[in-house]
Amino acid sequence: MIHVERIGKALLEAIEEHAWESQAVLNPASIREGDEVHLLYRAVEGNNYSTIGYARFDRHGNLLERRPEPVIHREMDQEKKGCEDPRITYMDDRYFIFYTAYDNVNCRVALASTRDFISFEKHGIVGPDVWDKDAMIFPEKINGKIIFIHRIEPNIQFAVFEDMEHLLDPGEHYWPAHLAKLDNYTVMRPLFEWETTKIGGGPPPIKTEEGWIFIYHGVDRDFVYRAGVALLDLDDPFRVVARLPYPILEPVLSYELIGDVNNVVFPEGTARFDDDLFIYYGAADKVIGWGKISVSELLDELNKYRI
Ligand code: BMA
Repeated sequence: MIHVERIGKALLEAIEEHAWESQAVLNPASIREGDEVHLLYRAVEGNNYSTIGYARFDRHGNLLERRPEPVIHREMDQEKKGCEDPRITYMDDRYFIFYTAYDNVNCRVALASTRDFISFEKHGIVGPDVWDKDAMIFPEKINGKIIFIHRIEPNIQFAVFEDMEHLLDPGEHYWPAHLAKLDNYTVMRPLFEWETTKIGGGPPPIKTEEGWIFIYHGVDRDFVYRAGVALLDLDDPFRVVARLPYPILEPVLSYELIGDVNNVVFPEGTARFDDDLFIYYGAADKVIGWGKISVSELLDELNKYRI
């Protein structure tokens, strides 16, 4: 069995003096640039109102910068309760940030982007007009197409686009047709006891010679959130080629067990340095934890569970 190894204590905690992040910081997107790691995290100000904040670390987890104000604010009607749970991918000289827009009734997928993590542009709501979250894209085009990952409960679905323009403006028939044939676009369903209630994508998939490593979260009957991993075919990521039957990360430490929502680990970002894959995750909806796993050992383990 292989597991994510925690590195020291929690990486980031709420700051009482910053009203917008005084209640909790959680569920971080991350991406490596050179020797550094950018983090975009969900910040809660109380009453579950969220915005997205920014911090930057080196690979050892030393904090290099933390912005005193959110970088993605609640602006649209659909996000009047919160901008939540971001994921980052880099494509065509831009960082694309998919996040959950929450209006206190519905969850929709929204998109923002930045070139420098200083100025951010919003692109509005993307994705189907139904309760949907845990969205992101693969970090590169596959056979010339963009693959969009999303989660209509309880499964994980993919959708295919020609380019970013197509994703932003797919035409009025695209999503109704997708929803009508949702089974055809469903890539993973809950399989094991620890993910019975639902699953959802975690960080954007990581490319390796053997396939895409896809870390996801699974929710059990008692609403314990754990993280599992699957391997997707390099050229046809709709094909799951391996899937571990057990989680690689589960709530164990006190700050993973007890927080604003107990028993939650919720990974949304990684940063790869050689064979070390660092994983950043929300812990008990309260703080941000991190850990690492060896890519080669993970692939060896996945190879034991080929489908
Ligand atoms: C999910 C999301 C996450 C959260 C998790 C546990 O539905 O809302 O933001 O971490 O629940 O509360």
